[in-house]
Amino acid sequence: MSYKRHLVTSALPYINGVKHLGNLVGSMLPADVYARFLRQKGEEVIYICATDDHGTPAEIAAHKAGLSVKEFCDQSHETQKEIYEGFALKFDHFGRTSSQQNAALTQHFCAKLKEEGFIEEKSDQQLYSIDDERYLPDRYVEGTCPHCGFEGARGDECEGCGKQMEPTELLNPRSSISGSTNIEVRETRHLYIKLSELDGRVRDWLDTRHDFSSLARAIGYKWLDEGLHDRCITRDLKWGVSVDQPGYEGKVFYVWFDAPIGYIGATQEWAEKTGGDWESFWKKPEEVYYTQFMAKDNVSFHTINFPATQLGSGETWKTVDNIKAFNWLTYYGGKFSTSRNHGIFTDKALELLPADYWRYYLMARAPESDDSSFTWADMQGVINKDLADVLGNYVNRLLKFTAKKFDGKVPEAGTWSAAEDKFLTETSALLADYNKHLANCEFRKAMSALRALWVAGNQYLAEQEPWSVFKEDEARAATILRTAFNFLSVIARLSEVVIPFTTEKLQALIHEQDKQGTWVTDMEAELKREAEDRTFEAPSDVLIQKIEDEQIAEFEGTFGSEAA
Ligand code: B3M
Ligand code: ZN
Repeated sequence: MSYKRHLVTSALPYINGVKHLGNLVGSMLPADVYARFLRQKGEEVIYICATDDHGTPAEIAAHKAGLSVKEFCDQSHETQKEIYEGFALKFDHFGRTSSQQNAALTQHFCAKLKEEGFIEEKSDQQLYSIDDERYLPDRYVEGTCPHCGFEGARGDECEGCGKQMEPTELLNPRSSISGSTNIEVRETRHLYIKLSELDGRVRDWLDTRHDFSSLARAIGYKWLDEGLHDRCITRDLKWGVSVDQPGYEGKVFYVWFDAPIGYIGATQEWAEKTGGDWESFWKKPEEVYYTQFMAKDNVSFHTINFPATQLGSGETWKTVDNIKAFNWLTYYGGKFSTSRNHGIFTDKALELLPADYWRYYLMARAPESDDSSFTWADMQGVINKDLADVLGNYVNRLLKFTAKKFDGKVPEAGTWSAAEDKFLTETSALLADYNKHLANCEFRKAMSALRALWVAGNQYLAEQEPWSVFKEDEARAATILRTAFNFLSVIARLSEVVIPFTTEKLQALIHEQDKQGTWVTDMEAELKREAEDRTFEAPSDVLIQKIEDEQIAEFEGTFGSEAA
């Protein structure tokens, strides 16, 4: 990696309520694992996220909760922030798109686009609800999709076929506030970004994005090939970034215009908080490697709309180098859905099982090349086998036996043998794999390399049997145990990116809290590390509790065990 610094962002979660596990696995969690990996390797990296505060869903949710939109967003931001802390998501900053920084930047981008000739003002037809006495942009209106016939299509995009659209294209429109169909079309003035004229720039740019996942590239080209249409970037709403132009009083920018700019806004918030230099991440393209994480439904906005805003500004902005896009995590093959309350929500998840269980399971089953189906039995299998039987067992066996025979001290070793050579060769290769997969954001592969490292440790102990050897040859047993002990120190560091709570406990047991947040580069030096009077404690309890069948039965009872 020859870049001076890394910028990592994950899709900004909508403010309107607690997110489900499907949201977490396709954005914030992998971004956190990746950012932790870079940090542990000593790279300069910031991981920036924020709540996406604007848009009609926020207004609708606030209305339902009987709060002002501002109050609702303040509360919901804190709630989400706490949940993410519970999952150990280590943002450098978790900001808000409703910040004053983001408002200024959004207005700035619009002004620059206008100077460059990419903004057009048009009188336009919008749906107006006579009963609600207001315009019905985006999610305020529902109806039948003109493309696929899906009946619950919203005014901004269709969940059935994924197409973006204008509310006036909907068939049989109805107000989502009152359900009223007493709707007429009225003239109102709006700003449009001329994507039709930016399409060459966007295509040339996409041609240079060699690191994008194939899913992200395919989505970008599909849009370009279908031809880009100018998009309205303002709305007749009160909640949002106000449009600072005469004649636009009472109008705000469209949420998808200001939301991606929020990555920059939140970096400015970070800079103000920490004294960091936001421009070194956003204004020095050749020095920075920028990775974005998101689910596939967000990809078009990041391959087309946001780059068009950046490129069309005529200024130099850092654009994304790698879009890591995810498919869906399903619940027993069906959809996780916030609006229909189906599946598991992040707040509930933390009440049921430790955060590390979710982190490991979700990364091991990341929906990378295809959708991935969550079932309770699958989760139980993964946790009990990988975490409890393999990792947990290694820790317990090793620490308990060594504590008993060597009095809580890492033994001084005798001579290194062919068995240790073999162990070194094997674990060095696995470490190289693990590094490679993490660097490439291939999380399933990374998790299987990590698991293979845990297995290798277990196997080494099982084959070398220090407990039997000890009876005849104490020095040989000491060599095995010291090597195994050194390896435990290694896996604690390497596992931290995904199970940070567990590795913290582990490092406390082996008195290596000072190694938190560091990485392993030289396996040989690690495995041959001298005893150096190191001490440790045997765990008083099993490190990783298995998930019991009764728990699974209970969870299935509460959440259901079939698709919606
Ligand atoms: N809030 C949609 C979502 O959470 C949207 C992402 C914005 S990224 C700039 O899926
Ligand atoms: Zn459709």
